[in-house]
Amino acid sequence: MPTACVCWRQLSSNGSPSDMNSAKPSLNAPTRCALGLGSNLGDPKRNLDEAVRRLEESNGITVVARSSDYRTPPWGPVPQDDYLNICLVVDTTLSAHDLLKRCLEVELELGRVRDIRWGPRIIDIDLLIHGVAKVEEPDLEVPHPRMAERAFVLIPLAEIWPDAPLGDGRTAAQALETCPDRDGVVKLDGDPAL
Ligand code: A4P
Ligand code: MG
Repeated sequence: MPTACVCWRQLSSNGSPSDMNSAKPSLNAPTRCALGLGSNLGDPKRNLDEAVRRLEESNGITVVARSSDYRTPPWGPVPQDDYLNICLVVDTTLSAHDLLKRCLEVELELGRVRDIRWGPRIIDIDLLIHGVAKVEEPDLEVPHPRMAERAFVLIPLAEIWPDAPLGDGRTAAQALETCPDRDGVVKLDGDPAL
């Protein structure tokens, strides 16, 4: 069964939901965000599905689109199994800090243990983009500082939100053109990744 991208609403590039752009913005207007999820321990497909379900059920979070599943070679210095990676586009009324807090809670709920940096994990949920917010703090950096050099992030992100603003003036689709390691990323519905 292919993991088709499900887009419930049209996506825009300016960090706010296109169907909510109006002449008179509401104080509670949601912010369009991107999340990157990865798993390479236990049953990765099940871990990702469960994380998405828990995010969907969270107050203040609406999942707008889910990418296909991608099998990706491990990035970084730690030898480990391949990952299953996806990206989500979500609309949220939560601040960037509160959205990350909920993501870290879901990681814990699924049994994530933090030991080795960049090591194997049941689930990793990274906050990639939170509207046009720029935060550089020890516990939160957004836009995610390493996403533009990672094919395992850019390929699923560009699938569901090609115009996603990376914060460096480029969109996800533009950054993907020069991103290394694209060849190792395999889309799991049988189509080529690119
Ligand atoms: N933190 C700061 N900013 C953010 C943000 N935007 N999103 C802080 C998420 N977390 C953020 O994270 C450590 C701390 O980063 C958090 O407590 C949070 O306050 P972590 O998940 O415990 O550590 P980590 O994931 O090992 O480190 P890091 O640098 O986040 O690693 P990455 O970048 O997540 O890389 N290969 C493939 N193919 N696919 C993968 O998904 N993932 C990693 C982890 C390595 N190799 C991979 C994959
Ligand atoms: Mg992480």
